Amino acid sequence: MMKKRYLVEHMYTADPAVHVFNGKLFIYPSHDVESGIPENDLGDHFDMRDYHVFSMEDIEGEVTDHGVALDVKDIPWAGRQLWDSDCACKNGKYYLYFPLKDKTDIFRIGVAVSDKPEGLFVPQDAPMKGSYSIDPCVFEDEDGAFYMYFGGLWGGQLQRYRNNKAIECGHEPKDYEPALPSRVVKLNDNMLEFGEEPKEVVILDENGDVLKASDHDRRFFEASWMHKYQGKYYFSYSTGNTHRLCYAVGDNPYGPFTYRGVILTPVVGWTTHHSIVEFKGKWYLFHHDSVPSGGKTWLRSMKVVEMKYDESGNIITIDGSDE
Ligand code: FUB
Repeated sequence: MMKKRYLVEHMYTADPAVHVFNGKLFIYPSHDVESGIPENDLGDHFDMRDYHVFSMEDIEGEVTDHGVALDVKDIPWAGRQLWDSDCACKNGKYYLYFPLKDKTDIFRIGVAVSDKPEGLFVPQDAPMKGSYSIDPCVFEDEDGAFYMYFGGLWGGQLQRYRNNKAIECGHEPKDYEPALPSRVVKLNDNMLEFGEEPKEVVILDENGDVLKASDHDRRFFEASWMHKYQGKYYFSYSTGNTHRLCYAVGDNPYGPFTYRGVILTPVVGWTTHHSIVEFKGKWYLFHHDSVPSGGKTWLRSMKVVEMKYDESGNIITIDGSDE
């Protein structure tokens, strides 16, 4: 089994979204910087200003930094905070989806387009209509349809929305109520717009009941990812304040999904975030921790480790503290 490997030393990187394009691994991380902003529950200390794209020909090989792919100063509607992005490829064009606060300090999801996986990406003039919150992940199903999963609590502002509408005063549900879910939406053919109203990503427990808001060890918080394994849809996510990466399995991209277990136990640092990708016949978990910065939550470093399934398709839990 390969050892966990930090991928980049010359800058801080987090939230790695990874895809295989043209036979290579392309990594789309957040670019963490020292902002000097004190840490708080709204994530103001995550004040990122650009994205770099990285690529690798082999999992143990050299990591190429392709430089700045998109800068906040080039986004017409920008306020602040470029958080976790993802990239999708359709008909030879690459679409970078990113969360960013607009000029009124509300998170929206933007899209920027390039002819190359490494950019430069040219942003659209406005955020995607109907978008809100953070952490877009774009999944291409085998029939060629693209789905975006998104949402994140607290600093990610998901608690301010119900039924895709902003509510007067953001709050979490009561303990006995269903937990706030991630959202899923099919994208339009042009990849620039939602093709429908976003739907809730429902996670059920072993009895078929929806996970409750009080179930902090298992409920969704942020960092959605979708992958397919042996014909099943694996929805994975961070539990936020309990610092786990968990997963739930379903039969189609919309769910419902049944909770299955923990992929990664807590790492050093408050956030945990990931992507899962198959490359050259093996499965890998890309994620981050704050070990290289001495535990600073807002200065994270991305890494990769091999991920395995058992014969029933369960993901074998990886120990996040095992450095
Ligand atoms: O990187 C900023 C935020 O921290 C991400 O959007 C969250 O998922 C968490 O990793």
